[in-house]
Amino acid sequence: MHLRTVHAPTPREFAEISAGRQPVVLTGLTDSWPAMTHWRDLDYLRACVGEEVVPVEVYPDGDTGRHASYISRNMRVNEFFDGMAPHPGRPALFLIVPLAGHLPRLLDDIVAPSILPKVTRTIWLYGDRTFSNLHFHPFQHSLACQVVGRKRFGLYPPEETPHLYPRHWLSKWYEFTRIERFNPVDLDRYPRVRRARGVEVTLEPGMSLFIPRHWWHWVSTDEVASHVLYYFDATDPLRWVWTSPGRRSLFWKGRQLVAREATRWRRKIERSLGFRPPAPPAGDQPSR
Ligand SMILES: O=C(O)CCC(=O)C(=O)O
Repeated sequence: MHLRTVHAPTPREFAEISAGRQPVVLTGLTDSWPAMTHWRDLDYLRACVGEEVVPVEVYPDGDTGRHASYISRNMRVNEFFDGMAPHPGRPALFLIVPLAGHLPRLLDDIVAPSILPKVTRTIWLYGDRTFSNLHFHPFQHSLACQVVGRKRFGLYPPEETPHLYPRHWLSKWYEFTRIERFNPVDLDRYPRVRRARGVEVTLEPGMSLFIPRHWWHWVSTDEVASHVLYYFDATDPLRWVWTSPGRRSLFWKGRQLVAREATRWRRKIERSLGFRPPAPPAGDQPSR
């Protein structure tokens, strides 16, 4: 499998790319971003957003690849920068936040590529030697724009799902593999992975990667690295309802809705009975 590279596509060319549902490397989308020079400079970021409080993914066993193990803790961005370098025996930290909700000032340093139809979320990822375990995005396509450092992406098409040990569609982490850590895979325990046909690509600053929804991917870096992830083009309902990840998505959407409504009603009843609401949790969960 080989990935195509396209330089500065027009909106029409990009519409064809996303309709093709194959990952494609894109260049020339971020050349004018002030972020390309500023975000390498931690002093700049500290001056700009260092005192902001954000939810940070904290991995107690020091491994960001163990996706189900993180707890979300609110801390100042400066505190995150101070602690982000991995150290044996210390928790690993990974900053993954939607920019508009948490650090809107940084939006001034980037320009959403005009080829993207209706961006639904813009996420900022920053970390030092992180690994994200194999997963797919159920609802939307995404575009990862590399700004700082290099990141390696491993990609597998949805047809390879049977070889990738998907979770039960009702499980909490249904969009992640059951394999505890994908890179390297314990092939004695998970022999079917040998048959999975995928592709790897390394993004340098200035390169972007179109990741179609339902494509499995893991992401790894050996240095301080940061990219902006745009989610766009919410899935057309009929298609994802009839695909396996789509059914899972539907279930989780429904479940979230029911949970939200239940909380709303509980609060209403507590208020009418004069109960005090419980203290807010230590950190809110960042959503990717
Ligand atoms: O950069 C990373 O480690 C993970 C990015 C990603 O795949 C995601 O957030 O969905």
